[in-house]
Amino acid sequence: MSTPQQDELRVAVVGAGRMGSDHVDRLAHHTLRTRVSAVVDVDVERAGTVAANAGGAEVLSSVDELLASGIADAVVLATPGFLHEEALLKIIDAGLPVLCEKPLTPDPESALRVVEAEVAAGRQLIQVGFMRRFDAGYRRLKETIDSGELGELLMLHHQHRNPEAPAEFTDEMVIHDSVVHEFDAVRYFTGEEITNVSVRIGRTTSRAGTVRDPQHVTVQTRSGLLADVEIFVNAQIGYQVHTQATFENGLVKIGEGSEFELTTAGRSGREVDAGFVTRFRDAYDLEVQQWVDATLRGGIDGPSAWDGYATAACCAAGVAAQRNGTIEHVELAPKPSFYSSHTGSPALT
Ligand code: ISE
Repeated sequence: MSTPQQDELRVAVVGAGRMGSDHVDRLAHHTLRTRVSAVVDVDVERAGTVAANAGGAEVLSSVDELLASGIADAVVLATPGFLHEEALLKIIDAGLPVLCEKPLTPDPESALRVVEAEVAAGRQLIQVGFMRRFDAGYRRLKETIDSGELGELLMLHHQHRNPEAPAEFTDEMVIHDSVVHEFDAVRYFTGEEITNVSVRIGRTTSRAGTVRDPQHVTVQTRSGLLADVEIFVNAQIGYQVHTQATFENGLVKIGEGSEFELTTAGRSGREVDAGFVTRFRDAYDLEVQQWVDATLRGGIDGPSAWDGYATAACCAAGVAAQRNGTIEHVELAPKPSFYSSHTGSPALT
């Protein structure tokens, strides 16, 4: 950062798509101690439209141009995942902190290269955008698990439903783009690495196009805990992310509530969110505010590049399991002590 003691963070948002424009709005209008200094996108027209929502933001067309300009203290990287490695290596080289939308990168090899570059840089510059860790229900469940008040956590059941997937969605993206959140969630809840992944596909919806949908994913953590995921990306019903946690002495459900319950014409029910931007709005807001504040203090406050790498390794195992119908082991490189000795996310076993 240019001035370590500064009290306002100049943030450049790279990628002016759905997530990038949402983050520009959040940074410009709902986050303290920051302003959007640039919006960067190869499509400068799109960048211009998004920047108009953040008065005074420059419009740039590449990360190179951004880094040469010196107008940002930190970056939010919201381009598609396959573009992350190249951008992250340049941003690390420039010494700028970055909030990188998930996935860190789409495969464990490139994710490890990013981890190694960060370790070589000597300080944690990367926070990965696993926003569910900032959701109030997720945090409450995590506290319940850690407190031991319901005894040992025995199993986790996740349902992850999207209204409709884009036409270009593939089986692989079901894992990389969607189930990557549950890989991180299981690691977050249990404090353990995932050691194996299997995927079973049974009846599928006729609406799915080229994706086999829904799919059933099972993972196991180092101590043996099983967690399963129904991932259904063309569920039609709206956006749902639910978790049930089974303990020795109880059961916790999160994600099923809503502040709005409607009764009319002989029916009563809760609203279903339209998409992740509304379902996780509060979580995104908290994630970004905590990141801004931690960055001003010179650190991160959330999932690290190691979390990005470990989940990329789970995704690779998940895609292999999907193809081969086998239980695939998750192979991780040795964890650099760097990630245990720095603050951010807790050390996982
Ligand atoms: C999307 O990219 C997300 O990150 C959403 O949280 C997830 O629900 C969706 O399946 C993904 O495509």
